Amino acid sequence: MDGGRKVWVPHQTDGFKLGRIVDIGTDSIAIEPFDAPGTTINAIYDRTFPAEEYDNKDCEDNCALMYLNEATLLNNVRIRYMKNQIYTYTANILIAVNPYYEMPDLYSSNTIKKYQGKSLGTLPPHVFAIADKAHRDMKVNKVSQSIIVSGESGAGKTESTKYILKYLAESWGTHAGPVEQRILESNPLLEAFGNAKTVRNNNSSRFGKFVEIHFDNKSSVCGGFISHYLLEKSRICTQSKEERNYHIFYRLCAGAPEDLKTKLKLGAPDTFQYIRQGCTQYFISRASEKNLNADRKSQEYLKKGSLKDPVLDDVRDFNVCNEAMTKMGINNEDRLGIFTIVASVLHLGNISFEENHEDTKGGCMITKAAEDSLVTAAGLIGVNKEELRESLTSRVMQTSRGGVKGTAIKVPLKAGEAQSGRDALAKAIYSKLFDYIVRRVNEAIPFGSSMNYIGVLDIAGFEYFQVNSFEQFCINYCNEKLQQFFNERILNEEQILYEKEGLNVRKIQWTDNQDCIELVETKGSGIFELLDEESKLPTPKPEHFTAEVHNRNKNHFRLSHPRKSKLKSHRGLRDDEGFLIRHFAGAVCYHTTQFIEKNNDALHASLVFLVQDSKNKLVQKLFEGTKVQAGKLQFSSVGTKFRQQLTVLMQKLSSTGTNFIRCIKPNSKMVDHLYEGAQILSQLQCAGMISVLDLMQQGFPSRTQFSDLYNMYKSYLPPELSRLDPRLFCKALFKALGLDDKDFKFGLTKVFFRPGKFAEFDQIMKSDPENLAALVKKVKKWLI
Ligand code: AD9
Ligand code: MG
Repeated sequence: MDGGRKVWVPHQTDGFKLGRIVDIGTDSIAIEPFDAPGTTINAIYDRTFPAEEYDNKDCEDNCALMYLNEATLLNNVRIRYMKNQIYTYTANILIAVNPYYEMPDLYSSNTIKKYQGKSLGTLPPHVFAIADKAHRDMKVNKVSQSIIVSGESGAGKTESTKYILKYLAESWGTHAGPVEQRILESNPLLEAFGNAKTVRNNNSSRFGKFVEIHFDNKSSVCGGFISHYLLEKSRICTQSKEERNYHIFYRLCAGAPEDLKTKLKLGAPDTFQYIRQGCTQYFISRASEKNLNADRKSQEYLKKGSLKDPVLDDVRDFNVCNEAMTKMGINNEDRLGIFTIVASVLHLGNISFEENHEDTKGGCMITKAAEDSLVTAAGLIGVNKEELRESLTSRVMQTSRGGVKGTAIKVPLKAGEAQSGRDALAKAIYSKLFDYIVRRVNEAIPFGSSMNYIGVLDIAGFEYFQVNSFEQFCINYCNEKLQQFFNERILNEEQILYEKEGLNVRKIQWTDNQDCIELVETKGSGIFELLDEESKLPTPKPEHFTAEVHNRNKNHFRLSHPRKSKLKSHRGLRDDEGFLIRHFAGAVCYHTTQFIEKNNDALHASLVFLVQDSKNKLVQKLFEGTKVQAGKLQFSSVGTKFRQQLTVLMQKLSSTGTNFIRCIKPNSKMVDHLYEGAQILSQLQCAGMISVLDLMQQGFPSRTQFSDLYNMYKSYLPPELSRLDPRLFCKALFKALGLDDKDFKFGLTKVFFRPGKFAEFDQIMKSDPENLAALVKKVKKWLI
């Protein structure tokens, strides 16, 4: 780092700022930022990075940067994003920045044709290039492939996934044949039931999915299968401010034909407790202003308590969803069944309770005002209204003595308990309905004889909020697993590339996160197991569970008490109210108050018996096989189920060739052409991109094709040298320059540089003419 040098220094909002070194101290450097002459910023050496020479020059692959560090990475992605080039590679990993505006040409059928059969890197970076590589690798290596799409909420995972599926279907389908058509058509249906408007994304997927497209022996599409993970259940009963419940509730209320509305007793939407909580005010983003005009037209409609969201068109979307159902082969009867269940959840949510002061046993009763809702809900669910009342306000328990079953006794519930039971029933009904919809979609996709598949994983990335609960715990655990897999694969790929290019390179080391994974999943002391153990106790307590987590993992490097959290809001937490985990992407403090209830999927036995006896065939089907355990508490572990699903998924991923797409959300305003550097930097960190750089720093991160290098420098040399074959030219040049053998390696097609060495080489080449003349002489001599 010399005085006067152009460098990047950390900046609170931009991530990094460009400036020039004005003073070098013993442990810090003073930098004068270009945009604020006369001022200085002091930064520590470790966080100051050399900048590229040309300010507006970008590279399609970050690896081709002269200085590869987190600041140049962030800047390169920025320059490209501002030029509407939303995709950039880092070796084989695709970074995709959400443009927040439509780019039809980028995804047209013409573009699809252009990318077919082209090696990665021959055309500008694109999701299509990754999809094509996956298909080619599958065909050539005869190995199934997966494409892992990750990123935070709103980063563009689901949109990218759709483009990948479109590419595969259009390129290797049988021209809108039933398989690919149904796979593509499944999106609007799954999104209607599994997506919701959140403050981060107007169409946020509240579940993870792995979509497999299967190919026959001619590598043509022959089948498909969708697996889904962790539908967010809390949303069914409560929503935060400015958020909505699942789209289908609003769509059904807005778009159902009158006769259906009457049948399902769908009155004004804002009378339904389950869907109105977050809808009092709407967040209107710039991106959505154009939709606002359409909304003004429906002022009339607004007055009727419609819960009309200004950025969404529920009437139109109802029709889209309806059409998707038709295409998925869901007939009128089944459709009515599905809508009946959706409506039943709404009515169920309006059943309210109050303490029954006349009941000597301290039970509760249904409020007078809610009697109608009880009747309607019972009718729609297909159960007797008095039986529904009984099951909601009391619980049947089996006494047992010495292991022998005794008599069943009825225990009255308090109003709060009844409400939790009602919510549990609503959640169970809706989430089972979602399972059923996915099952129907899978049944609708024809399945031929499959040789291999390409699976696309669209699952939420690492997340941390002000308050982090069980949902974040599960998703972050999943991301730890994926991160470990990512490291192994990327590392492996680097190693394979070095071998293929004939470089003789020692093995690269990296920080493993196995200890973090073990903290969560180890037998005996792992957090999941401790949670299950707690849940099986006669009276599970969050404080006891939390204390157990700390006690059984004393001095674990990855675990701390919440007061050590940097976030103020967490410092107030008592030690028995949470724990802090040091994840690969940063420390997260978890509030454990709701872990126990969120980890339990089971309903009270009486509710299970009730729905299993339903006259509504679909309800009956949804609860088929739901087991009721003898004893007091019903327990079915959400965590254990998720872990099992994840094990299957990881096995699948391990047995496939993998491709990674890291989606980036450019700003929290959800608008185009706004690059919020600091947030993006943190996303690149969470995506493991900085650790990829670290990993590459141990090897040869800069790599250039001989021909590129040759084209870059031939103009600096006399014609007799520039006529040489590129590889020979490069060899001669390097020899003449007297570069240290340790700093670079010649592969078969590329020259590889140790970190920073490419820049040194470039500096020599562009140094004063006398040097160059001497150099030319040397090259000639060496060639003779
Ligand atoms: V979440 O974790 O499900 O909440 P995603 O899936 O990462 O999230 P999504 O794909 O839904 O985000 O993208 C959010 C919005 O960004 C979309 O609704 C589009 O309006 C916008 N988007 C995303 N990708 C593109 C794109 N390639 N072109 C144009 C895009 N718009
Ligand atoms: Mg999504």
